[in-house]
Amino acid sequence: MPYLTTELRGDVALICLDRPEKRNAISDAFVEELNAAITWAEAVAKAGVIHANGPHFCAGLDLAEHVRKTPFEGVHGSRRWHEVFGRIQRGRLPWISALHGAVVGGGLELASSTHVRVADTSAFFALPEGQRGIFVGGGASVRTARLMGVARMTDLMLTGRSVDADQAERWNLVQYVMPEGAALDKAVELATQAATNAEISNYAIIHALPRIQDMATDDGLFVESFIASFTATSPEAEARLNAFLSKKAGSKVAKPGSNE
Ligand code: 1HE
Repeated sequence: MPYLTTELRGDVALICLDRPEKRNAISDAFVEELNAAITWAEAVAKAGVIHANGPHFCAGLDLAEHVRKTPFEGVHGSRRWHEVFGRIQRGRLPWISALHGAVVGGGLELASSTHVRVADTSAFFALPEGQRGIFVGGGASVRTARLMGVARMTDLMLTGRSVDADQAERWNLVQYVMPEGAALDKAVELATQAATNAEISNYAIIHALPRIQDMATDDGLFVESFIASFTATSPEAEARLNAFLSKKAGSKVAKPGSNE
């Protein structure tokens, strides 16, 4: 794979964006590689991490390729991003992204399709589409807007300004801010933890939560009760519930910062 490298660490699949000379700009071929890597990850792992090689996480859409496209080719390209990023957001695995340097345009859209975002202090976030005379096309109007809110996204797009990792954390774009160089280790740690959950719980978490958020209150509560009841009938749930009830070591909720 010329644009990606992959690695399996225990139950965690790592996908590394590896086109550093072009700042991991995403071309059509890059999207297809990402699609193939997701298929691989779903076959071998219980959780995944997306990270990047080079000084930046991702400079977004490959503008050199995009400038040669007709408008309709652009529509197909955008729809393909939606399909492939949709496999991250609503696939089989929980995905954690480890972010550093530029996380801009389509790079932020890719990060927004993952379930947990870990940034290091070098990370900066922007949506420069307005400056390029284009619009977001990799899902930001849906996913990124839901994370940071429409007012903040409108501000970023109108002004073209960047926000740093601390601001991104306050804006709900990222959930963890780590010292420079430490995002990948933290992402692998979180993914390793998520991989120990019951598969059906992880599936419900990543599929049901965003859907329920889009529902009316009453509909969401109704759907929640069925998912809660269905997941509890699995043999795995029974074993895990009994482990707690029989006071099995490590089954208690740990206090923040402790490993108990
Ligand atoms: C690229 C791209 C790219 C770099 N497409 N080639 N994205 C943007 O508008 C961001 C454009 N990129 C930048 O602002 C900067 O490159 C960075 C801040 C990300 C990094 O700066 P720097 O100084 O580390 O690198 P550089 O010297 O600007 O770029 C190194 C090379 O990568 C250079 O190519 P070279 O052949 O001259 O060495 C750049 O041209 C190339 N490069 N970014 C193509 N994006 C589905 S819709 C999504 C819509 C969007 O994503 S719009 C936002 C696009």
